[in-house]
Amino acid sequence: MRLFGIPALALASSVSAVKVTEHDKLAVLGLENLQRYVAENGSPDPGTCTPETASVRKEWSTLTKPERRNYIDAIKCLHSKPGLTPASVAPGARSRFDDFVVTHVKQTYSIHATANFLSWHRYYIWAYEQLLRNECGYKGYLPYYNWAWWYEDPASSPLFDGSDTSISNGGDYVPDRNYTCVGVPTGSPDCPIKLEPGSGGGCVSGPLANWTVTLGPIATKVTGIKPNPQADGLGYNPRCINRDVNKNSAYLSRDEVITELLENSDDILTFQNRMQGDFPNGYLGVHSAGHYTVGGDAGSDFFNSPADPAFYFHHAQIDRTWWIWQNQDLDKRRNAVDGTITFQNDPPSRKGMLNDTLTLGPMLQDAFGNITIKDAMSTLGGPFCYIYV
Ligand SMILES: *[C@@H]1O[C@H](CO)[C@@H](O)[C@H](O)[C@H]1NC(C)=O
Ligand SMILES: *[C@@H]1O[C@H](CO)[C@@H](O)[C@H](O)[C@H]1NC(C)=O
Ligand SMILES: *[C@@H]1O[C@H](CO)[C@@H](O)[C@H](O)[C@H]1NC(C)=O
Ligand SMILES: *[C@@H]1O[C@H](CO)[C@@H](O)[C@H](O)[C@H]1NC(C)=O
Ligand SMILES: [Cu+2]
Repeated sequence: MRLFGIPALALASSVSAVKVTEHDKLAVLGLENLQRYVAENGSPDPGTCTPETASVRKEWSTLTKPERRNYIDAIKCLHSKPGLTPASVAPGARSRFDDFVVTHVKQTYSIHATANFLSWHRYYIWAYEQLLRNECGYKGYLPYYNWAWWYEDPASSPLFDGSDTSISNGGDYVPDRNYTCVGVPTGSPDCPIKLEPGSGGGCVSGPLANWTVTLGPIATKVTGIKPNPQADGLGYNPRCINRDVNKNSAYLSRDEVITELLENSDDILTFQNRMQGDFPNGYLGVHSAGHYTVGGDAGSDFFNSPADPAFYFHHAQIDRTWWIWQNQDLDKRRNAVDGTITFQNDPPSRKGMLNDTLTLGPMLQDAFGNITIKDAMSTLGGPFCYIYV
């Protein structure tokens, strides 16, 4: 099988300059399936995008250093541009970047452990990519962080090594911290999954050392963070980006775990549920594992996690993992949707459907409109036109 005229294996080794793990091989096979599928069935609606014309999202370490600096400049730009969130909605919002944080906070219970979890987050990170490109001079496409490549020592990965081509380090080290109980609300007597502290715990050093987080915390796992002046966490609470980059958590999203998830999830409900964890049975799942790999104040906050720009790297890998899963069997998985419209079906609600609306909320819908879940089922359909390598 040839891709873009290049033998697939050569492509795999040239793009995956660092490593080609088992799930990366599934990504290559999936891309071949996708090319065949489009050749046989045509491009998904609106029918203009093909794998050959699509933009290519890459692992951070495979971007050149100037490309990485361009990205870092663009996120700083988004974070210094005035936003559209009115003070009556979130007095703590200070930037266009914060418009994204606010919509995630406000929709938390209708976009996690729901039918639209994957599709909503696909739309959300795409909109962020568009603003970086259209308003902040970013020339590339959304980079992802491949959990499997860096799980042994995420703090020394090119994303978190603290260099001028990283998004800052994993937090300055704070000794003598306790384990965290994850998968349960803070303060719960149960502790199904104990996570030992990581190598950070404090404010970040490096390019984002002066970045001010203003929203939250709402449900952070870190103790000692200054509380928000408002009960809903949307008041003004300026502080640093705090992280605790954590290899104990990263271990739970290593290649073996991703590959097992991809190979042993026959239907979308199994896939999305296992991806989001089975906490009572001690299974963290790659979604939470990636969040706790970043850790810290925002990184561990279910609502406020997009306040740390690391969020978008993790969620691009979540989206890539879904894309890989879909591409293994496009006839069955191309439009597979299941689950309900409330968080963990609590309170009980109807099933999500392909014609359900995905919205980015009042501050972003003027720029991006609303779409349906169906529009988000292919990275070559709806508003999208991208692939992953
Ligand atoms: C660590 O947390 C547990 C409860 O989660 C508590 O029982 C224990 O005393 C704590 N240890 C320290 C050193 O704070
Ligand atoms: C942070 O601010 C200080 C003081 O203005 C400045 O010296 C430093 O260069 C800034 N660091 C970064 C990474 O922007
Ligand atoms: C969505 O699809 C369902 C099932 O196909 C249908 O019953 C419903 O009327 C549709 N809703 C809208 C708003 O089009
Ligand atoms: C987008 O969807 C939301 C939620 O369903 C709705 O309130 C809003 O009016 C819609 N916006 C547009 C532009 O259709
Ligand atoms: Cu989310």
